[in-house]
Amino acid sequence: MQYARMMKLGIETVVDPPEFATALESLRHCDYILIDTMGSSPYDKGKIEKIYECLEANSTEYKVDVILVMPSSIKYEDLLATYENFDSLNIDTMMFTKLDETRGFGNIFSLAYETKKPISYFSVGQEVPEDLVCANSDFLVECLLNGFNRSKA
Ligand SMILES: Nc1nc2c(ncn2[C@@H]2O[C@H](COP(=O)(O)OP(=O)(O)OP(=O)(O)O)[C@@H](O)[C@H]2O)c(=O)[nH]1
Ligand SMILES: [Mg+2]
Repeated sequence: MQYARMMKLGIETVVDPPEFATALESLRHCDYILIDTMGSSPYDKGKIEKIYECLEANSTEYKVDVILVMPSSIKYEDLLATYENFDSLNIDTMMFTKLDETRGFGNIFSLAYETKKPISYFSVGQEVPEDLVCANSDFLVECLLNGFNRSKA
């Protein structure tokens, strides 16, 4: 919301599926519509179900691209549980944040291998947009072999 304000972009706040559908309909002329969900525990089934109902309420001809964003600094078992609990939303790609806050990247590899889901973006620090990078396998392999190096992002 802070970034939307800084960029002087319109913001719609919605709390339930009918409001979501109405907001999407009213914005359908836009080139890009970014949808951010409130953070939720992967074990909060009620919240995940509500997001699912919002996606189902979409009455436009557009398909929402679903990105699951997870911190790279949590262990593999937690990443896998998070993925499995959000998978009912039909995840398109995964994004990993905080690559600068860990020294181990095996968890990301293992999750990508296990789920066969593409990775779209990494974030490597707190600066926007400088620290947001399109994911590519060379960079991830470099992290795994030689550790994270900001200049190679
Ligand atoms: N160092 C570092 N900090 C990050 C990175 N990504 C996010 N942060 C910081 O983590 C904090 C939380 O970021 P948010 O974007 O609010 O996280 P969120 O998952 O949307 O949080 P909720 O919506 O509250 O669940 C902020 O202070 C960010 O600057 C990263 O890649 N590296
Ligand atoms: Mg958030």
